[in-house]
Amino acid sequence: GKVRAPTHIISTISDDRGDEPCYAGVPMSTIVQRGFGVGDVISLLWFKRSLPRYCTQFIEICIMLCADHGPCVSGAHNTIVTARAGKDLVSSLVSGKMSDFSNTGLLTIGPRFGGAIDDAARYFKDAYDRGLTPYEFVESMKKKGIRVPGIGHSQELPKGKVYSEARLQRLRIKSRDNRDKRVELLQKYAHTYFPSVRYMEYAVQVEAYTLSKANNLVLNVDGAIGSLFLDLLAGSGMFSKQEIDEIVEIGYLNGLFVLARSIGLIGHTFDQKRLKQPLYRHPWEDVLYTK
Ligand code: Q5B
Repeated sequence: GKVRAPTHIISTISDDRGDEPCYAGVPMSTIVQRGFGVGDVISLLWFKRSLPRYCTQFIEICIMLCADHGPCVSGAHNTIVTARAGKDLVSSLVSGKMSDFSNTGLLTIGPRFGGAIDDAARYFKDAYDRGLTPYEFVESMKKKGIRVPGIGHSQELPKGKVYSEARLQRLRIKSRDNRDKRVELLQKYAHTYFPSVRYMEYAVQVEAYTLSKANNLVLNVDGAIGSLFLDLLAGSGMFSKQEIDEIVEIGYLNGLFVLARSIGLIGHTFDQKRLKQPLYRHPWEDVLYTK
């Protein structure tokens, strides 16, 4: 019989050998003719299947809501500084590790900034599936010295300054009294279109408990996406339990933030170049020089 020479690469998501490229078996012409969007393309290339419209729209909403969050967040700040140092688009978008203390652009995304979606999904799923109460879950995390991924929002307070409680309230970016609008929008969408939101409801119960500890320990955008994606995976009927476990274990979901925030970081790079901004230098008065 015929013997197939061993290949060096196995690929299952796309094929460019025919007349037109295919994503998970779907030809480009079909993608265009059927008016597919970015959510459909992500479904095909990441999940290797066509997901229902409410799921692909949810993916698109995640991308739109995470595309940017202003110039002051870690990633955008670093992209702006890099662009002002005269670096090109790709360098400003990703750049390299500059020192132990400073990353730039996309490389800033990590457990504290934007890259907590996978861990939020992992921990919320594990806790919910094991039937832990929010109290048991949060306190067990505390014992392990792990901050609950998907909970909390940076206060961005310069170190070394003393603030009144009233000023602190205003400086806190997101809090009990100033919820993240993106989280509310995602929750509203899911309540309307998802067959079940049990993981998200669990995350909200966790938030109620963490808020009893501190005012800024709100469910953040990473936690909302992480818990709602669990609901999408479990409720859509499109994934087996084994597939869901694999998606959560491999960690697909930070990809949503990385993809989304690239849009904003590219925008910040163009903005700085359009504005012909000079080399950035941090002001002395914003540094506490101490021994
Ligand atoms: N504490 C986000 O911390 C932040 C706690 C907690 C239990 C928690 C922190 C955190 C988990 C990771 C996460 C995604 C670092 C955030 C995002 C995208 C973004 C960003 C933007 C965008 C903020 C003060 C005290 C300490 C802590 C306790 C804090 N978080 N306890 N579980 N989760 N969260 N990241 O305010 O007793 O003094 O030791 O790591 O979900 O990145 O907009 O900026 O779109 O760009 O700086 O939205 O919450 O406070 O770290 O000094 O902690 O609160 O143990 O207690 P902070 P810290 P104690 S969304």
